[in-house]
Amino acid sequence: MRIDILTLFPEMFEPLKESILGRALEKDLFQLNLINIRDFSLDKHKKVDDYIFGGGDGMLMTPQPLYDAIMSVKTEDSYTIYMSPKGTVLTQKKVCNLATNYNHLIIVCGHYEGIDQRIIDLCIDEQVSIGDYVLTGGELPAMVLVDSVARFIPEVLGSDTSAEDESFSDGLLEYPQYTRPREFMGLSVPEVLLNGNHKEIEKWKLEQKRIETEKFRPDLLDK
Ligand code: 4H6
Repeated sequence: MRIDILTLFPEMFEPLKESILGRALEKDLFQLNLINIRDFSLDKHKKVDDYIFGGGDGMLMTPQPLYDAIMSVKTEDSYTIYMSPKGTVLTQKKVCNLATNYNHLIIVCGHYEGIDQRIIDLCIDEQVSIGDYVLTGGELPAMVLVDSVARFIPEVLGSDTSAEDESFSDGLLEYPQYTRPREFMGLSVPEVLLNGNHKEIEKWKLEQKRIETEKFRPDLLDK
């Protein structure tokens, strides 16, 4: 998997180089390219924004640098996503589909009031939103998308965990989990988890998933 991120603020993506994704990048399990849209500006002052026709507050990202930046990374099999509040909302199912169906994602991050509509019309395959709230730019949403997609790449997660085998894959939330010590601040680990009866443990886990989902996200049970 190759992911190209087009942004005016490539330094914002440093956190992706930590922890699990950092290790996966070092191991070349996927490729993350950060492209600074400003590098493509043909303006003598490297300008990348301009006033909005028809009036209205703020500035818009101007089409030329963006178009040239997208064209510089676009390939026959690439799929170009624009992070936007107008997009279809990201779900675990959508993440799984993106991770499974594409080898090359291009993610465009808007800043200021967004980008010129003609870039959307000419270059964008799909607009994606990470939820119904507004942020100052598409960079945080892009990081969320990269993280969620990367977890589906084989070997990114440890050998004993897989993205399919957890919360949401079966539409249920995770059961409560415990580690040592067996007792902490007067609270004990449920006895069933300690007795080594694996059949009973599996039954308990499924029961707990249903209880947790009913309690915290009853809407998921209706689906
Ligand atoms: C595109 C269009 C994504 C991108 C407008 C982006 C939330 C999400 C942005 C804007 C985003 C999301 C510019 C609109 C600033 C508000 C960047 N916000 N905005 N939900 N912001 O995925 O003003």
